[in-house]
Amino acid sequence: MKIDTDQIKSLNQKLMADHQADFDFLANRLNQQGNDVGSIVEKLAGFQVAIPSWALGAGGTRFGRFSFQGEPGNLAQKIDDVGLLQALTQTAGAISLHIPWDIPKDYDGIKEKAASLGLVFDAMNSNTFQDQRGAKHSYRHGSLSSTDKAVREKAIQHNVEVIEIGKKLGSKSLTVWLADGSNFPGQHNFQLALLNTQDCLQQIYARLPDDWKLFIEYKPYEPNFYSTVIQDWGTSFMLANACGDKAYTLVDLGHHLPNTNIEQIVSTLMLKGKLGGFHFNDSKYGDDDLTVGSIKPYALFLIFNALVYGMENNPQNPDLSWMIDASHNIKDPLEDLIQSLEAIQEAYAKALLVDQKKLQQAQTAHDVVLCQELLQNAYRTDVRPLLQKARINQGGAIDPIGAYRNLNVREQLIKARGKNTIASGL
Ligand code: PSV
Ligand code: MN
Ligand code: MN
Repeated sequence: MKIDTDQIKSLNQKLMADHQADFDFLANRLNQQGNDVGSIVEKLAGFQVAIPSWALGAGGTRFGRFSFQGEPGNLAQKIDDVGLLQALTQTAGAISLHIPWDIPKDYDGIKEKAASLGLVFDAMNSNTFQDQRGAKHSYRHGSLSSTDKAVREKAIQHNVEVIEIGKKLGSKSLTVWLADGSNFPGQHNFQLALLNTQDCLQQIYARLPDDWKLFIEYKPYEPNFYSTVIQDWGTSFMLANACGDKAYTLVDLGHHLPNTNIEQIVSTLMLKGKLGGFHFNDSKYGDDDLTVGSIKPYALFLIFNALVYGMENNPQNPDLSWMIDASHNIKDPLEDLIQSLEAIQEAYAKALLVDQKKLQQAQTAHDVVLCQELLQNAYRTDVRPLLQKARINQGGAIDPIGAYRNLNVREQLIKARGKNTIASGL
């Protein structure tokens, strides 16, 4: 199924008068306050977030998985789903693949399909946390950190294959997330595990094309519960430095211990020019992979404030690779992703409203109250008409969830794909 622009236009027509009134009111206010609304809307329109191929079906937990009907069963269908998100939101212009779950059979066909839907291929993700059927060597005791050289070699080779697949698709980056770690004290020699990992990452890095980036993701625990080899941003940063200029740290919002100040991590990494990738989600307890902005929207805004500051003041840091890394157990995955995209844009728009000059003056004057006022005034602004404007300008829907339901997208997917579907690779 495909959504065409006329369908969206006709749905927008019914909402246009209300939108225009809301937008005019807000734009007047913001312009009077010294904001450049036109440029904010343009920035929102240019902010594209990759959708991971694994988020298009129901994820499930270790206790069970309740399949969502009409899920995509192959790579082409996953691309179709991202195309639907892009048509409605104009914010999801990329897809991120996980290998071996998403190995294309017909490269030209896959590339053509993505291009026809306005999508590019974002970071490629390798998988050394599962054994594939018939594998000669097992990742049971780790991959790049393994004490077994044959296992390490196999994991390196897998990453090189992922790069090769990505090259054929036009991707420009590889994300490495390792499940490696230990469950019990004494199980690992921490130093050896880290050295092995560093050595293997350097070997993978050596195979990276010149115009590619390597993203090294960290995570404090899970699936291992005593230690994780790349447990935090410091370890990732150190490994990225050991690899070279094209290697960066990747921050996943769910990969921190409770109460970690993520905005400060973001600031430090951007100052050092080493923040490369970003995974959005939200959490209450751990790596919950919930809808972005559903639990801690103010924290998300503060993180965006640090990101916007970095994007404006740190030319040493490259453009970031943005991705949603969430999982859906209860909601329709596509509706959940639309909500996440909206929350990301909302936090970004609010951060763009922060008067950085005044904030700096207040900081210098030690006017703590004013610092807070400046942040919270921006946070409390209802910026949704700006998001709507950015979408309308690009042919997207004023109300993407409303349009999705109005067009009976899920019903049509179920008709085409069936009820008992399981998204491949999950
Ligand atoms: C691990 O929790 C993670 O967030 C990494 O980004 C993986 O690539 C992704 O999940 C899917 O396996
Ligand atoms: Mn992630
Ligand atoms: Mn995760």
